[in-house]
Amino acid sequence: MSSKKLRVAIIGAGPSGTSCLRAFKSAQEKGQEIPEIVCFEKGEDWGGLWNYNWRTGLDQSGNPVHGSMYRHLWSNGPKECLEFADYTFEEHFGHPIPSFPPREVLQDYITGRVNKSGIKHWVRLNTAVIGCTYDPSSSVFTLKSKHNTTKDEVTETFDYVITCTGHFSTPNVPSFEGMESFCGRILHAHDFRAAEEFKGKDILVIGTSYSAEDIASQCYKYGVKSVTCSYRTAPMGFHWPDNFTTVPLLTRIEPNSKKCHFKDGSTAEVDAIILCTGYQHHFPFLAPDLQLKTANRLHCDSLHEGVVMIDNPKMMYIGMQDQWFTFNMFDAQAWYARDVILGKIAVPDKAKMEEEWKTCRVAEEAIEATDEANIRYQANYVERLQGFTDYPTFDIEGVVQAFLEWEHNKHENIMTFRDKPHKSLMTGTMAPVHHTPWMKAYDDTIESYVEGNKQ
Ligand code: FAD
Ligand code: NA7
Repeated sequence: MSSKKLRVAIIGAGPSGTSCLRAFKSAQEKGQEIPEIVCFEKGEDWGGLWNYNWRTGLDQSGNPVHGSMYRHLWSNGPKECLEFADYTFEEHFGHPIPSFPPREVLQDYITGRVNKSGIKHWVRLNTAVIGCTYDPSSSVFTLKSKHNTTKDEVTETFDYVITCTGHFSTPNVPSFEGMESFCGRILHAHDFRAAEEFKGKDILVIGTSYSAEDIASQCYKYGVKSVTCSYRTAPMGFHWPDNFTTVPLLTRIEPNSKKCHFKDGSTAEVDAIILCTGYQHHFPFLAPDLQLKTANRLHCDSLHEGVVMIDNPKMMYIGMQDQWFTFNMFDAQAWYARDVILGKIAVPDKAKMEEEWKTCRVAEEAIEATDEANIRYQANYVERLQGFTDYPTFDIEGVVQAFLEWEHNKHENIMTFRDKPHKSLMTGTMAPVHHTPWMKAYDDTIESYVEGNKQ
């Protein structure tokens, strides 16, 4: 590193941002000199989406609420697939816990690792980044932030920026004919908070991905009367309970009514429409030339190794891919970004990066349309990144196998897959079975899930 201490801005202290903090701390613990780190987090605490926010719409400062988590969310994949390679669940909780923790348990795990590192002073909480530009002549970013309560604005310069603001916060909200006079409630998954609201109601869920599948299941657990699942491309291939119906896409709603018409000519009267239609990558706080523009896909546009912006390698992004792998993939990316900044990894010139990017895109476009092929593509990506750094190696093929078991369990019974245990790839321990089947487990506190499963 040069004699002048570099300054690195990390925007967001969710799982991706905290992975970056952990990466730098880990280098420091090994005696390496690290840059000055400033992490900006607009929320009241770190943890990102896992730091539950009951609010919807705007917060007290007039900013859009970041959170898309809902009150009773339990992990939708086995915790064994996301476990950090340098900090296991067993180390954090002191004993093995079951495989599909409620959100509060996962938040405790994510923040527990960084709490232990004593690096919270690197994070400026309640502080939103509201502007960021890059000057190529000085190779410096000018970043403007604003404190939520004092409203103080600070402008300062950085040598690198790592954007870790997530991409499941700004909803994609399509409109359908007749919505303006629909006599019920219309909401996007981003604003869904508690399934109790839909007890005894008929609901229409549009979309077929994770949000649709989990919100429909949640509503079933909490006593919905019926669920109509509407798909654009292909239906969700699960064996749903008897009060579920699958139909093609909504075409229109009869004026001043609750009557929905679908592409196949069928109709349904519903009390609520929940748009599970995904999210947009949205970075309004960055200058246009710094904003990542991509769809939600495994190989994002414009990023070298899924991290470094090809047009400006001092701007990096973590966690912007569609996600099978999550926390340990963010770690692999964060360790990679750190080593680029520390000068241990040299990124190639632009032409070479573009060539490599194209090769990955061709491979991504050739992926067979199966979950296994998609999982393997991302597993190979994580393994490749891991090979560049000292992030502890782990059994990635084992993670793939755990994902495949999980997929199998979901297709066997979408309401019971969370009752199945998986084996940790980090410790080799088989998880205990939760004391209560998910369908009947209404207590999602840490006490119930962690202490209640102590053996
Ligand atoms: P986020 O968690 O979104 O964190 C981004 C952070 O950036 C936030 O704290 C935000 O306040 C901050 N921020 C944003 N803008 C600014 C700004 N301008 N200035 C300062 N700070 C800013 N993954 C799983 O592994 N298992 C699951 O079961 C699972 N369930 C999910 C359920 C839902 C409803 C959603 C939406 C996602 C789920 N995910 C799940 C995926 C989720 O994307 C990751 O687990 C993880 O939260 C991504 O971390 P992140 O840090 O990239 O983004
Ligand atoms: P995803 O995974 O991006 O999926 C979006 C879904 O929305 C997908 O089924 C799309 O169908 C559907 N979609 C998008 N636009 C439309 C329109 N215009 N009409 C109908 N259907 C549409 O988002 P999720 O919210 O499910 O998941 C994101 C994260 O949240 C994930 O990590 C979870 O863990 C929780 P398509 O197949 O493209 O036809």
